[in-house]
Amino acid sequence: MIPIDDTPLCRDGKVLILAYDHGLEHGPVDFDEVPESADPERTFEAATHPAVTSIAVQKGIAEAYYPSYEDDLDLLMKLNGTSNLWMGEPDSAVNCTVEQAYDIGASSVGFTLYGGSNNEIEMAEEFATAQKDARDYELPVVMWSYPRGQGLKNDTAPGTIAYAARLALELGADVAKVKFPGSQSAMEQAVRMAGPTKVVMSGGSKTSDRAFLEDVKETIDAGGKGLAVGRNVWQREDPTRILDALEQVIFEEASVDEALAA
Ligand code: FBP
Repeated sequence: MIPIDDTPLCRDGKVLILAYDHGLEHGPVDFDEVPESADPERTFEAATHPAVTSIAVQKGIAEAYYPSYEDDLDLLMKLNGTSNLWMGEPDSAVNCTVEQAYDIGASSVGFTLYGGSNNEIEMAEEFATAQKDARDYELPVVMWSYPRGQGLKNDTAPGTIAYAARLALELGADVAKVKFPGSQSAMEQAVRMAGPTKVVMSGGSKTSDRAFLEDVKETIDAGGKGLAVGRNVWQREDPTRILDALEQVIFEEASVDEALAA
């Protein structure tokens, strides 16, 4: 592992990634609620908030928008991703190499692994190549560790999320991005299984401020190191307000009530 606390992906050992790859993963439907959110510029602006340690995007968005922001924020390049038009067993196409990511200015990379999919073997082999290349460039690796596929009935069951966290450790990720498994104790189990790999919560679909912040708080109290979030930030009318609250909960150890009152 590389000492990622000293890289731009971390602030005080914690991580807050603002993810904006949904136009690929889910399609334009994710922008319906807040039509301005279809403009990448809006999320790049939001990502200049001091709480955000990196913005995670696909190569095309990075090439088009990151040059104007390279002095203001850090880039996590998502190396693989698939559209929602794909109807097969979960899989994710490699869309960008580590070398390309580095050339565009990325200071970390991200990779989805669908453990349990019939395509797990190929994805794990592709991850191995990306992980090795990332080590050569000294870029931290974040695994979107999302067990899913025809054999999996519940992709947020505690045992599944603990396994997702462990996969990230075993395969050499520096950060495991996992879905919230429903309770602090289940997240504690995931954190235990991840060992030195930092566990961060995946944001999920938009919920109320309180419900969302409570899951984040339980993740932090469980020993998780932060969050990688998309919709729960940029599907809000005011992304800055929730980022202010996240800064309190993740970096200042504030309670949810304190964060909401600030
Ligand atoms: P959200 O916080 O909006 O859930 O974003 C995190 C993320 O991992 C994105 O990077 C990705 O586009 C999306 O979730 C994938 O979600 P899913 O595969 O569960 O539909």
